[in-house]
Amino acid sequence: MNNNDDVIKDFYKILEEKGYKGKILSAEHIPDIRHDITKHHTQNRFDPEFYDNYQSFFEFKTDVDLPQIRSLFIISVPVPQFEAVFHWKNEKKSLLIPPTYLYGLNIVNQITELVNEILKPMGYKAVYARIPQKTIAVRSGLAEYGRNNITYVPGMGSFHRLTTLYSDFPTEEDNWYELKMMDLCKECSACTRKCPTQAIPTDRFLLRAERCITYHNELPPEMTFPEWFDPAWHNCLVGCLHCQKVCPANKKVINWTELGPEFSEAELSLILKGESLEELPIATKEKIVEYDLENYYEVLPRNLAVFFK
Ligand code: B12
Ligand code: SF4
Ligand code: SF4
Repeated sequence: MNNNDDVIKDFYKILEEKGYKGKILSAEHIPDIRHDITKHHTQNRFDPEFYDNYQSFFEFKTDVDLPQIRSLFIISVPVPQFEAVFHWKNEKKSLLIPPTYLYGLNIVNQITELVNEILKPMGYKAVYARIPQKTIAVRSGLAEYGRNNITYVPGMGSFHRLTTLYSDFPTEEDNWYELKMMDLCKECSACTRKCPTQAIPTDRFLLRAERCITYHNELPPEMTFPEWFDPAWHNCLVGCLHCQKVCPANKKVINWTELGPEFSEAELSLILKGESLEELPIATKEKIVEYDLENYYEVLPRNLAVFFK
């Protein structure tokens, strides 16, 4: 067995020990993955504004610090949803934060370090890849699509975080499959029926992203919610859990909730007022940084206003 085979063996062994899952695929597939996305663009299936907002994810920037990109490593880590607690008018109100929002950067750093430790003895490296991860996860056989367009990994449901890395590791192993929907979805449409905005279509598979609550509550703070939005649809601090909650493939994970940040009434008032992160009391700012919520801080005043009038 050559040493490159040992790298692959080590990769899978370490992932298994940690309860993670992953796949390696050849970088030769990058044009195919790009095509999986751009074909929808050329056929005008994306809302133009949505496409513009997310273009940087669809560009497959490959100007990274590697002599050559030879392979892609994609890793899935199980992650919970979090409960954020807000004190308001002498009561406590909890708002859920769906999986992947908190500690996102932590996981990316941890996975990058882990893969680099495996590759280093052989002189190879891996760096973060900003590319469409669900397509790669399904193409590599790591995950399958749900009808809700979210990816599912066996044993984790949709409660997992994907990290993709480019590497100069010349893999002999390659994983490449057709885009696949879970078998469970063939007899189920619970998510389609539950989605309040009809973002999960009945006439095609591709999500109508411009209708998704998540799209609107992740947009910059100056963007108000569309008039056709019923305030009762909001169910999370950021994101939306309707289509994951009803999904039978999530039966085992749906109650996996960990405690997130807790804010006093004074802190909540400052956030609602739109105080910048820098202007917040140090302890409040540290709380937001500790939970890796800075990237979403600016959308909180608009999103919270729905729940705390
Ligand atoms: C843009 C984006 C969004 C947009 C658009 C979502 C979308 N479905 O495209 C918005 C803002 C709406 C969004 C919402 C959410 N997102 Co998002 N999002 C992204 C982002 C930046 C790119 C995703 C992308 O490539 N979209 C483009 C479309 C074309 O790709 P696709 O969805 O894979 O579509 C494929 C299928 O439709 C397939 N297809 C087409 N026809 C057919 C037919 C059949 C039969 C089959 C099988 C397949 C198939 O082809 C398409 C191309 O391959 C990624 C980050 C990243 N780097 O990847 C996160 C990411 C995908 N999002 C993530 C999450 C967690 C969410 C939310 C669950 C957040 C929440 N609410 O809690 C929601 C889910 C909404 C939903 N139902 O999809 C996670 C994925 C988690 C997972 N388990 O899959 C990612 C990876 C980010 C992260 N934090 O880890 N997101
Ligand atoms: S709710 Fe049903 S149709 Fe939707 S993703 Fe889950 S199993 Fe598939
Ligand atoms: S995240 Fe919410 S709005 Fe978006 S598709 Fe799922 S249920 Fe619909």
